[in-house]
Amino acid sequence: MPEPHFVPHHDRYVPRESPELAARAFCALMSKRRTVRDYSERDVSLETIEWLVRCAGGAPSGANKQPWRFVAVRDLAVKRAIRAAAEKEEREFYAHRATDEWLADLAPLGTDASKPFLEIAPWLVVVFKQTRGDDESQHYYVNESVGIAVGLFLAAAHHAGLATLTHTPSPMGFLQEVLGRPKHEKAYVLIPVGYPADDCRVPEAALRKKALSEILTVV
Ligand code: IYR
Repeated sequence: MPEPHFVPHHDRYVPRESPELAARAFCALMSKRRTVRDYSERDVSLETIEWLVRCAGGAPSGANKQPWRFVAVRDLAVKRAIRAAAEKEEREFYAHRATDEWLADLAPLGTDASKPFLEIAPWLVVVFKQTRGDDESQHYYVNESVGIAVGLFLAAAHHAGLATLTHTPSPMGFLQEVLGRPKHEKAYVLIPVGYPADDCRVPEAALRKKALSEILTVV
């Protein structure tokens, strides 16, 4: 059994203002984030994507196993292959797989099987969860860990002035094939990253968030 080894936690972040003001300012920043489906072709540098992934990769994870792999796609031929496969699944979803209740829930968002953003956004970042390590070692709390990493990624992208969408064509098995990922990596979410199109519009329904009293209970 390896012995734990501790080091002082000296490199601590201390906001300049009070926790109340700092939290309020961050809330104001994040509440401006919108899920975007209309992207501009304007490019985003690889360096930017690398910083977003570094940020996501700093997320806490079960036993610090970091059970994720980010595949950043900018190659147009690969984006086209992903779009074709995703739209095939989505056509099936909208025509047959989705329940009536599900379709009714999606109606206010105005989504359909057409996914041009998969070709237009300069980057598609496909997040895979690793059910096991590359060396077959165990991973823990994989969904929770990857979910946290994705949250940091979305926040970092927003902070950098970039738009994102958490796209989950289902099933996503085709991403493993198209991107040549090993069996123990399962697609978790596909995140287009870029700038909103000049004429980008977002569904009004998505702006309505629950009131604090509906999401917070203090005991
Ligand atoms: N994957 C489909 C359907 C979809 C499902 C949910 I839940 C959403 O919040 C949005 C869309 C699509 O991307 O259109």
